[in-house]
Amino acid sequence: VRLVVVSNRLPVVIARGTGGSLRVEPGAGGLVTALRPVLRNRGGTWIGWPGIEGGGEENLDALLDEAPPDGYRFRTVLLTHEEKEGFYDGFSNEVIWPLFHDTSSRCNFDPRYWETYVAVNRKFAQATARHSADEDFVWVHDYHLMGMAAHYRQIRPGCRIAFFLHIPFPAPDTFLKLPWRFQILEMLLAYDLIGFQTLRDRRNFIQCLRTLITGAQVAGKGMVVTALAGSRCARLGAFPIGIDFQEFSRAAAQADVSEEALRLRADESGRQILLGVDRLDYSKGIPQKLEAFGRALESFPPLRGRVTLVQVVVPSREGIPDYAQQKSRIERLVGEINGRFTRSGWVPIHYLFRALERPTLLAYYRVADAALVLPLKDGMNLVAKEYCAANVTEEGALILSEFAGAAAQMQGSAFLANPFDVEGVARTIHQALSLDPGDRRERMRRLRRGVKEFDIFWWLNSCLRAAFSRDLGHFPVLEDYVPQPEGDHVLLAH
Ligand code: ADQ
Repeated sequence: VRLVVVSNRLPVVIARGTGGSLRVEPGAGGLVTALRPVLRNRGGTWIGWPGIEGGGEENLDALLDEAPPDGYRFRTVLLTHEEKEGFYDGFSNEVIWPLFHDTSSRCNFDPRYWETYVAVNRKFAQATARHSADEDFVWVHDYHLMGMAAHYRQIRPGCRIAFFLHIPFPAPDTFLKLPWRFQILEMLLAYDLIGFQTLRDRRNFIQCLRTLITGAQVAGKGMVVTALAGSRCARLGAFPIGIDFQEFSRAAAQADVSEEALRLRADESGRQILLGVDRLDYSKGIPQKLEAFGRALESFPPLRGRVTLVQVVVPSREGIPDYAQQKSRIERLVGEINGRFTRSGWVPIHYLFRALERPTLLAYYRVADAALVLPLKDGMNLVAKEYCAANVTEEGALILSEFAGAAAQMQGSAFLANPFDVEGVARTIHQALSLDPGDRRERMRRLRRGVKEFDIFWWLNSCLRAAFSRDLGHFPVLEDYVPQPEGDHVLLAH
């Protein structure tokens, strides 16, 4: 039995160099780090788009086979320019992403996007059927591919196919705005299992089901329940995604990271450091966070000259107008706040617009006195968990949005804040920075215990058991396996 993982993007990117030659580059990130242990050395297949438009004239699968990853193989789904625009930029990122993050005013419900979305989901189903066998387990990831099982089942009626939604599922008031609301629900019900990040997301899905599908019923209690609608029966689970805690805390304790952390600390000697690390996205609440930091400097004058905010923004989806605007807004706010408060020897906001190498990211996590993780809405938010895992000295504080999926697990020990409440966040910043070190340590210890217990292996095993009654141990390790070094930690483009 093999596992076949399907996601919009492959964990590698094929790029065309000068002269038209092709090269394969790592495209690792959250999803990749999460899924690598399932596939590594188990002879499975990962199917996805390699990030290049067209490419039909070359044999990309053969190119990828030349440098096979860790004991599994890649198979590509090729998209034309029009397909990429309608399916990825259009339906996925201008309809589903804003709607599911509660910003329906940003949605562009263009009917042509929908047609392309359905057609590309069919294309993914056909490619998956070509590269898998009847008995394989197919595990599909994220909102780009909600419609894949419906097509796949037509080709393979007896298949076993599961889905995990990495982003939130909206409440009925929001979901009902979607012109294709019935179709999306019906498509999702073609999966054997639908995994959500939190119980709230699953509750929202069940409420939408009850509102829209006459006679829909939900049976059972606990981590996995069963939805019955017409002839379909799908299981629904809530599995908060985690990180590889051991790997993060081990890497954070290494000498190169410790040295870099010391250098960063020396640059800010005598000051406290606040850290924000976010992909460029309006759902991450970066402008609101900057405003709250400015408000904290205004309302609590002793913070001036005593605290620095390092805000890292990772470039993402810059071709979409909303994202370009978001970037300008962030840069204007950084300029305004720095213009107002900077004084000799102190610049309040250090703004980095780029992806960081993993040791640098870890050094920032280690040195920060508090992390500001304040998305307006987020499926989970791995930065919150990575910060805790990397905080090996246990001196840091986590300031976390109530609207991050991670809040459900971390609310007891993080400083929860409403990112829409500028004054409230400013007060929380002040409170977290002035807390007694013993209390901070106690909170961080509890946070780290939780991140360690519910780590990525817990998540993988919970999902695999619920979907296929298997855990990782059932996918046998290949005998001639030689482990490869861990790749660099780079953000996955959605
Ligand atoms: P994202 O929206 O991308 O993921 P997040 O969960 O925060 O958000 O993951 C971002 C990843 O990128 C983290 O692993 C982080 O380390 C990395 N990263 C961030 N900034 C970086 C930088 N400057 N340099 C290098 N790497 C950086 C989606 C959902 C989330 C959900 C995840 C996983 O939107 O809600 O938690 O999938 O399910």
